[in-house]
Amino acid sequence: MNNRTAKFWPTTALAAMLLAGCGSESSPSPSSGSSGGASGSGGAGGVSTGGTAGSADASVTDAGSSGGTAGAGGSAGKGGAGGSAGAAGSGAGGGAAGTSIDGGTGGTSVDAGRGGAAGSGGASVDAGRDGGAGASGAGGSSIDASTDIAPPPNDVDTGADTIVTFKNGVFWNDTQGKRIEAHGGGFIQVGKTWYWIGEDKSHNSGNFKGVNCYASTDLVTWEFRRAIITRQTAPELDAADRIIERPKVIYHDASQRYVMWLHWEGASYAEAAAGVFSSATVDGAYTFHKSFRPNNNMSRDDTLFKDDDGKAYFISAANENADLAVYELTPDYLDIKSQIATLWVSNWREAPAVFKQNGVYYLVTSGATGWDPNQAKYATATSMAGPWSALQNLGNNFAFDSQSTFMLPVVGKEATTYIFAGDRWQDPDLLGSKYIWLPLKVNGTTVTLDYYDQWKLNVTTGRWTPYDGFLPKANWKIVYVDSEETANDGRAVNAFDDNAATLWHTQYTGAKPGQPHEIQIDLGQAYRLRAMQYLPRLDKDPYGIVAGYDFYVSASTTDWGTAVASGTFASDRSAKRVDFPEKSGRYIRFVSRSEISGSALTSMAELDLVGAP
Ligand SMILES: [Ca+2]
Repeated sequence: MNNRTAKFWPTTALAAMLLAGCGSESSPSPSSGSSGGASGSGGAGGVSTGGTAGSADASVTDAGSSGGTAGAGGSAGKGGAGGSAGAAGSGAGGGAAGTSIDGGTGGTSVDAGRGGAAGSGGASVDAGRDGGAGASGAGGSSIDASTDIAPPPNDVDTGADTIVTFKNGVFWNDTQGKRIEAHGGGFIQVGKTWYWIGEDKSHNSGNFKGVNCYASTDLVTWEFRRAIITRQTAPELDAADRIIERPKVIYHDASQRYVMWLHWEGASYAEAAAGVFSSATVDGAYTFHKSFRPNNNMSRDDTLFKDDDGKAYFISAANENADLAVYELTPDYLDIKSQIATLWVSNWREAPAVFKQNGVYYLVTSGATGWDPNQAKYATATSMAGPWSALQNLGNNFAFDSQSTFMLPVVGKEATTYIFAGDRWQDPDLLGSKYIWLPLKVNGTTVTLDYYDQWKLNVTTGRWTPYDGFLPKANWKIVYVDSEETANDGRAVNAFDDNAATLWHTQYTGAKPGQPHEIQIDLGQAYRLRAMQYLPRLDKDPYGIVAGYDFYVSASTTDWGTAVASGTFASDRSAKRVDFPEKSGRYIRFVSRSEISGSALTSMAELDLVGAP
């Protein structure tokens, strides 16, 4: 189910996929199908207003105007992955949508081809949402270098505090301006340098291409070192259906070698093994030791954890992902010594990641719903062998559209911030996958995960703060809302409560009034406004995400004048910032003209404004 639209399938479809044994990233490769399904015609290209030209990216600029190759049908019992259309070309005139061929014979699910990634600057295309019909594509978002991760402050080397800003939901580039390709990644700090080691998905496929290594001293400026595992690393890796996921590295003190464990797969995720490598240097070259099933268990999503006492542990999803196994490693870290725990039998937890604070281990996992996000959970223990606490919810029911891969401790002079490092897979396709990093809040043994579209980390002190570039919202009040769902807390005030997990949602119990919808807000005082930002919902439901919008600023609630901004948002979950010519006013009015699926509903996780008194 290599398709973003899988996220929006009804529960019954997900259940069917689970019964079919479809675990995380365990969808069959598109080539495994015997016959293709119906051809989905690509939708018409939408036109978006282009942003500033993005940095050159081969995956975007190389794409011409033709659509991508259609995907073959999946194997029986599971829907095949949809073919991705080609990326839109840069400049005016985006690429045409590609046709896609979906759905294996008798598949329980049918994926669709998606349009190409947005082109830089020009018109862009996002097409073909459902197999068969191929809905008309909405305009793609422009890739704007200025919205990428913020560069570090210029005084990064002067000894002053290093303060960085993380921006979620956008592409992160390396120091050469290329997208960081390190998905399902792990991190290791060596001296003052962090290394980020993860999967290269630049070929837009789940199959193995390489494991990349990047280096940084501030966590936002990432230098590409090299592909530290490639098809040439070992003959066993050079198989067409090889799949390598979730590489994790720890340091072995006695041998002074870096040891990597990862998820080792073959065709249709049937191999379900662990792979072990080591290297004298963190950034390679790594030597292949072996692939095997630890304790004869199936082994998929994994993590490594090196403890204070030098012992190390490997945790991986076992038994078709239904159980999670914890192994202590041998003293050389190259094998398992013993299986010390089997956690949450038949609870389908995967994507494990561990951190430790004050003698307490925290194990974060996701559910097993393929590429779909779901409810992240965590548990605690004072020994890796357990007993482990019951699973507790972490974040909202979609992990804010992400899946855990690593819990990264940033130890500063004053405090330690643990970063929830997650993957936003398939946004909208595998090539478009993003990294979602959020600060974990640990209080006692309770962990909280809230969403921040942007947040700041003082790497020197180890303390983090929310992004402070938006206007404070404490004095905002509703002037008017045309519709709000009160039975399920879709109140309009949720649009500005600084909580991404709460929504303004138009009424859907009883009456379901149609578009357009609007919300009018009194800011409490006049501001010179120059930008607004719409944050779509980041939970499991897609309903009400705004497509067409108008935005007004006024000194009066009876004369709104003309809109300062109008347009159509890209159909994804990223925050939508819209800059407009400065206008003063105490009141703002946001109008939703349409929803991404054409429904009557409107939802809003958060509205933010940029301006000055
Ligand atoms: Ca909210």
